[in-house]
Amino acid sequence: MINKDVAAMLNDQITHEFYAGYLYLSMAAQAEDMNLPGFANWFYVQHQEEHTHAMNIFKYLVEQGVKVSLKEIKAPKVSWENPVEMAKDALKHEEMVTTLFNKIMDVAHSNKDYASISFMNWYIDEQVEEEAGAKEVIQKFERAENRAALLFIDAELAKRVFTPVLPVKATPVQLA
Ligand code: OFO
Repeated sequence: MINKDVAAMLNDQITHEFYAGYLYLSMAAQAEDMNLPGFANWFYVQHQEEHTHAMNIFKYLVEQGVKVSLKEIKAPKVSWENPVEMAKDALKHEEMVTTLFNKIMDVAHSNKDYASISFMNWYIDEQVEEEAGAKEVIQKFERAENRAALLFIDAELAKRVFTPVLPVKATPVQLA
């Protein structure tokens, strides 16, 4: 049986994950506006991943007999000066999400909610990857000294594809 405080925090985490997807979609829009379609692609993939992160928590709560109650998703920032600023904001956001999961883990541990601990282990590992991915993009763009270098990086980022790693079927692409 899930601990009720853990359930409430995971319920809120669904909104944080959807917000992350919304923020990345906003970053994709900015990247498109900068004529960096590869960078936009990187954010579209992030957006799809966040949807699966949210839905996986949603389904876990349903499985635990919890009534999910969705909260308001705030409007994301819509404008960035350059790719480095955007990638730095992505990293900042991921660090915040890591902190949120650590807090839920703390509560799960103090309440001996082993099922939720096991469920959240995936997210703890995923956050390491999320932060590393954002750092890598920051470094790439920081090294770009001219438009040609920028376009080279953009072409690399265009290769990223969404690969579902969670057993959530309803990705935005499948819903479209
Ligand atoms: Fe859900 O991992 Fe990013 O925020």
